[in-house]
Amino acid sequence: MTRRKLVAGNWKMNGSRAGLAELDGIAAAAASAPGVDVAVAVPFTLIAPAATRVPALQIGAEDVHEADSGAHTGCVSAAMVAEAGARFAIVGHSERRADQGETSHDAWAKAAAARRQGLHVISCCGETEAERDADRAERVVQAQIEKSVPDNADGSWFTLAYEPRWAIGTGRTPTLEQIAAIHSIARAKLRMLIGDAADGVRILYGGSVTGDNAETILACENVDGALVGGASITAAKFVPIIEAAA
Ligand code: G2H
Repeated sequence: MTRRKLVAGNWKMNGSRAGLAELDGIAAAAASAPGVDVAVAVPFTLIAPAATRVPALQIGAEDVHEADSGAHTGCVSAAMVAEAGARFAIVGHSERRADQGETSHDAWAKAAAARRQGLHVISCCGETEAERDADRAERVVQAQIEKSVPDNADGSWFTLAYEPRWAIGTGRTPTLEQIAAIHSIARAKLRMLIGDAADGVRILYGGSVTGDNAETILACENVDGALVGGASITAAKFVPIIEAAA
């Protein structure tokens, strides 16, 4: 099955209203690459101004709470980000797993909450360096997928992102063989869980993707795009990745 490539940025806790000017160049590159879906997740406070500034670009949230509303001081619901203009949400990112103790079950609940509000979901998985060194990467990723992917997932609203934790923001990337191996077992695991719908689910690679390595990574079998952190904050760094996907 042919899956459209998705290049998604994740600004993390970076950016400012002035920095939204970077989205103009990113939106122009997206318009020049009609065969590629381009999306950018920004901090909660920037969702509304970003969505207003570049309506053609898919703007998203970096997280949502699993509940629709309630007494959760400091948290933000899927309905709130949708109202602000978000069209997708990242869930289960490894930085939230490490910093906030989130689990794969939390990612499952957050994906369901986002789905209830009509948001597309990018759900993250990936092993630590110790798990990779202990030759447990495949089992860890399989278990994360089993616990985090909703039964009703399909490509119309759900995307998986494989992000080995040791490659995030470090400038280190797995070998192409390692990426292809995990994406292949991820696809097989999705097939076990959701059947033929798995063929429509995009699996992104994330972790130190740059304009220099994007083309070879995106050419790997079962790599349907990239989730990009550091290189997504400026148009100068993000546009070459969009172009590599086109
Ligand atoms: C992984 C990635 C974006 P970076 O977290 O999700 O970040 O590209 O900076 O490694």
